[in-house]
Amino acid sequence: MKKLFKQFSFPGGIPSHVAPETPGSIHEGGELGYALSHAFGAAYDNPGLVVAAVVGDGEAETGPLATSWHSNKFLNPATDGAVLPILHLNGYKIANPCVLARISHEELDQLFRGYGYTPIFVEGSEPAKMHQLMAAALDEACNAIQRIQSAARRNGSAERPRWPMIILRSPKGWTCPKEIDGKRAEGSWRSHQVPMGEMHEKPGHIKILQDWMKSYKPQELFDKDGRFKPDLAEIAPKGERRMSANPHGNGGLLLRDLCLPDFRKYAVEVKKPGATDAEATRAMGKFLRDVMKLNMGSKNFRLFSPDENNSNRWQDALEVTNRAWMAEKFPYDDHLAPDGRVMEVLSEHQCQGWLEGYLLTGRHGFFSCYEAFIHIIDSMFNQHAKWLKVCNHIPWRRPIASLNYLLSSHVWRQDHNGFSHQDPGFIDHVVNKKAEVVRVYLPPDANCLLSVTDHCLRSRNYINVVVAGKQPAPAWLTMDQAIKHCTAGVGIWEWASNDKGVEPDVVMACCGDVPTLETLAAVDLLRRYLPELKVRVINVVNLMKLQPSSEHPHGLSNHDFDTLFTKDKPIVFAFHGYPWLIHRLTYRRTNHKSLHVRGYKEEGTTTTPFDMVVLNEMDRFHLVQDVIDRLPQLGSRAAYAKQAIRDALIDHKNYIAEHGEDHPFVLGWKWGEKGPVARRSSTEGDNV
Ligand SMILES: Cc1ncc(C[n+]2csc(CCOP(=O)(O)OP(=O)(O)O)c2C)c(N)n1
Repeated sequence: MKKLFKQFSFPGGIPSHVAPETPGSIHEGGELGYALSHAFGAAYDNPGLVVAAVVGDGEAETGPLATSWHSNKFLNPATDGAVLPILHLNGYKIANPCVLARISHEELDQLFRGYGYTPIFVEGSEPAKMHQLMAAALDEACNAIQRIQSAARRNGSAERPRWPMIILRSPKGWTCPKEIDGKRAEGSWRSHQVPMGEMHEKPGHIKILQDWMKSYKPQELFDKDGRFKPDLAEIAPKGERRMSANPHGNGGLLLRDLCLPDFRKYAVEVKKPGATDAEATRAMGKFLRDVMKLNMGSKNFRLFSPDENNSNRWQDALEVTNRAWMAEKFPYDDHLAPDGRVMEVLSEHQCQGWLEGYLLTGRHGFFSCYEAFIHIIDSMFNQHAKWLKVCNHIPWRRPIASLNYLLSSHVWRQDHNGFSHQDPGFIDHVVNKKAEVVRVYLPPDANCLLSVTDHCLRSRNYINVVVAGKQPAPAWLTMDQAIKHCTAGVGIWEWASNDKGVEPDVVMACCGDVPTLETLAAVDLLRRYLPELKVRVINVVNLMKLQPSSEHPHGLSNHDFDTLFTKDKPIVFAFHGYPWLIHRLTYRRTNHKSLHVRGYKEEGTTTTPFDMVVLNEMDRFHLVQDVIDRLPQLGSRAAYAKQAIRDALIDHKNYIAEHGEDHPFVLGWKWGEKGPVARRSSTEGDNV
């Protein structure tokens, strides 16, 4: 017993919160707010599971928790399990009373009825009585759950049921000393976590602790050798019925591989680089539709999105399933059904929490989100990354499916939205986490996105962040080239380079779909104005390739990095996100001194796509200017190019001010064509 107690919250022992080390847990108890969304995530597609979720009255004040009561509008009693929320009103948080504990019984009751629950109240402070009341409440709740489920399973689900919940009101620090040093302890915030300290200075406290511990009558629970009494141990459930051994609490045990169609089937035909335009995420949506279809029988795959499924171009998934919906429906609603597998609710927290609960109990999913607003769940991402990091070192925790994000509607293509919708900083946040759990992919085109998606769905125990555009954009690589490029993660685009067999004068690197387009257009201009210049084009799909191999398992060795990026030639790098991220990842590389990065520098507004890159000086003209500025040997040969660039930027500004769209020389630019061609620039109205 001494050993057991000493390890609790002790250096080298076990954490004080429920943590990955705790058998049976899927829910880290540290950062409050996610109890219910994790519980619902666990219950979806688990018809035999009842998930009891205890919600503190403090936790109930958090934003994510407050909105998660509505998860019951997405739970199908016929095919999902049940969640039994137990709202614990112990009245206090760390230092303050809790709101829900200080409103009238009537208000409280009405609030939860309004959320669609039937509250069962258990209130008091007399332990023996409370045990009986709680047992009766649990029986009542379980019976109600059974009634709801059998009715729905008999008739197929139709109406949204009114699920039971328990509201438990008991004193905070229940059964701890009533008073310590003359101050109220039980039934007050002072009992939060550690109700007293100063054990060295105040010997009286040792006595209080002793009396407190003895009040639990250990002599009735343990024999004289300190062993738990067998007749009491007998009461505990057996085998997998034990909370610690529930396989749902170690989801990897239940994980089945997804049945994946061959992603090559969805390839965009590319006769020559950039000749075809494609909406990358729409191609991904077709692939995901068939992933959904192939795994319909296993019921282990769902898509999650804060109302952006179609906006991010995954609408084809709705050909084979619907959006989950148990609330009221109108005849003119679109694809809503109780058994839908597309989870859409306008709360990034819910999407993330549901998906985490779903993954942690051994299933698969993909979360699509606008890039700027994924920051809403920064902190949830942190917790999940920490969870995975710790699990990697716990042998009995079996690998689970990766948490996959598609970030679209990204910073560079906002059309009518503008500055509020521009922020590529989630990747900066993600790379703070342990290299062993995070992966960041910026596929330059549709075929690369397909290859990356297939990889993400097969991977385990990672967080994969994929950033890709949804607007028509050039497809550069054939599927075969895309597979090779994505497998390598970074490489020279030979067809765009002209330095074969010689040293390049400059390396033009790019990462992200729009930076790739601008880089290639810049290379095209360089060929026109300075044809003798030897240019090497490098594209980066896997951002972590840039880090040294000592820092990230995907990192290039210094030797390989030097071979690609040279030891001393200027590198002009166009990056999707904030430029300093590239510096941060490469600061130890030999040629870092020659690295010049263009990226998003917080300039943006409601404007044309090309103007966005101009405002941030990542456009083709600025890239050409950067090359010229870094190659003094060009001397006066560059004068005409510089002037042409200056004039083009003026033409651009004048044209968009008059026409409200990009100049035909930008819109119609195509790799390998002499002049502009007609092309479609946006599918912004395409939200159906
Ligand atoms: C998101 C978040 N904010 C703040 C905290 C700090 N914190 C830890 S416990 C707590 C009070 C929790 O109160 P309640 O949920 O009622 O739990 P209980 O009374 O059962 O301890 C707070 C504010 C936290 N853990 N998570």
